Amino acid sequence: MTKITDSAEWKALEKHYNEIKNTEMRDLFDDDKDRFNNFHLNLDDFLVDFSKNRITKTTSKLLNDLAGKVKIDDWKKKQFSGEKINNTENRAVLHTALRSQDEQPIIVDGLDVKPEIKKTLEQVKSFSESINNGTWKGYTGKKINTIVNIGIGGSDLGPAMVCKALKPYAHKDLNIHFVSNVDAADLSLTLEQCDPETTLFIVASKTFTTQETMTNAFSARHWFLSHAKNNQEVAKHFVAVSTNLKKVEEFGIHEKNMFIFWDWVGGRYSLWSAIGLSIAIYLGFDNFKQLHHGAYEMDQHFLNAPIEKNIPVQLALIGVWYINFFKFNTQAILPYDQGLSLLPSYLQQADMESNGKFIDRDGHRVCVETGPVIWGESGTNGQHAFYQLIHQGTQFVPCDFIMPIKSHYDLGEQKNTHHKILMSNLIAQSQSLMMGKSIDEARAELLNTGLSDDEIESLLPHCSFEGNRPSNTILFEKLTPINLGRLIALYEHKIFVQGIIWNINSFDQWGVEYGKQIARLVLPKIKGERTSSCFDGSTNNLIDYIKKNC
Ligand code: G6Q
Repeated sequence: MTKITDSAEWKALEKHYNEIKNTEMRDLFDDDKDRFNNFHLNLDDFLVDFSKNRITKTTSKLLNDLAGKVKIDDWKKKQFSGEKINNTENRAVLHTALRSQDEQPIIVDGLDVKPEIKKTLEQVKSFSESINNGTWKGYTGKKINTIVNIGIGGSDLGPAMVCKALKPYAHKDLNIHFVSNVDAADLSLTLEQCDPETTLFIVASKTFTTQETMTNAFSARHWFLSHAKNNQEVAKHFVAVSTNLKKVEEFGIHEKNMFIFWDWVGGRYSLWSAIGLSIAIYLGFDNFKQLHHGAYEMDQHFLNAPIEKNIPVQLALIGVWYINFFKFNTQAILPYDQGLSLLPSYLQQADMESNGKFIDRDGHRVCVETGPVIWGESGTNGQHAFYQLIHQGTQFVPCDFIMPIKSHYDLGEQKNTHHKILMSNLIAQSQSLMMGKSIDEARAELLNTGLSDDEIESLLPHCSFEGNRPSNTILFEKLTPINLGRLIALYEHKIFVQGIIWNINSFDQWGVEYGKQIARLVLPKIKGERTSSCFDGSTNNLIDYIKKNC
């Protein structure tokens, strides 16, 4: 394949970058009174404003040409139709099929996947309802009131993020915990809050071999049996979500308590599958379906909207503009909603595990920068921590501000005050990052403070702000299951589009597999089962130090 950097579309963007790289956004707003209208898109109440970016109409046109060049529309069709676009693992990529609301068959290896999806969803529905209505009982006949999801990475982050975000929809008499870390603290502190008679463990692992998850699952079973005493009772308190029936049975979970999914569901894209069992139980199956519905709406928008009106495509192109031309290599995710506080970690995995790659689809080293470092924190907390660098650091950090306009919470007399303060902070941040504060504006402010002229002059470089720092703002009416579904699907598609432009496979994760492999090599040394010094000088000495002191 010819290099994207050799294409006329890329070269046109390079030339254009040199022409506008110093353009001030505040001037772009002065020159175009309609800039907001020209640079925002809607999907119902879901609004994405990308006018506060260092782009002009020409930039948009050239970026859209680039999307055309890499044949985004063809790739979308390949993905949605079940073509094996995960080429290194020879797998289809069909998380979109899991939330599909239509009856169109999708064929993988000669079989329609839709009936299997439907069957599993029905199993999730009837199981979650049996927990919710109390027909499923623990070993002493009590109703289940605590769910513990044991999983890590893709088998943890999505369900944990969604359950936290949509807590206002949760069954009030249910507690939920997510245990992911193999650090004993994670499981121990969770078990302290659990009653074995009323706790259900969901062991969520695609492979059912992941060291952390299996260690936690065996320890949870040991804890449970220390109370229940009888192996037969495990069936009432442990269920599994996996693709690996053999390993699930070896663990002691009966096939009828296993929820399957398929190799064409990537871990980080799996919350829509039975991996979302914890979501279906905690929020109720109807809300799980609403989440699917919202994602399906975004899928349809992504499939059908033209490039220039396509929200995920536009966000992806703006990201490429910053990463590859401005060389801004991080991206902040800043949700102004406490419920969305896990969104930055969730998107960190979704994006960095998908696009953190230097080898392209054809096995060659890429010729451009790929996935950015994703980080962030909920607002306003982040403002009192790292926003300093976003305002005045030497690195530029494109920001995504995300916020519902109505809160789920109402504190009586203070009605709406909290949310109005929250909203005004988001708007103030995006505005000031873009506008900055000139030396003259800073001087005018300091004149009334009683400082001497000399003091004012010496402070001016510190309290003026260059501005021209870009951001997207995503607003929606309320954080409902539908809007959260839309939001997650938006980012999934954005990541996919960027992967296409960089010609990388966004759906494998060899770096994660490598981590799993090396952990298995070191453990026997730490345990003292192998004594040979087979690693490098630093590693051998660190292992010796640990062994001497443990
Ligand atoms: C996700 C990755 C990775 C995976 C975890 C857990 O896309 O593959 O984060 O989800 O390593 O794997 P298991 O579900 O197999 O335990």
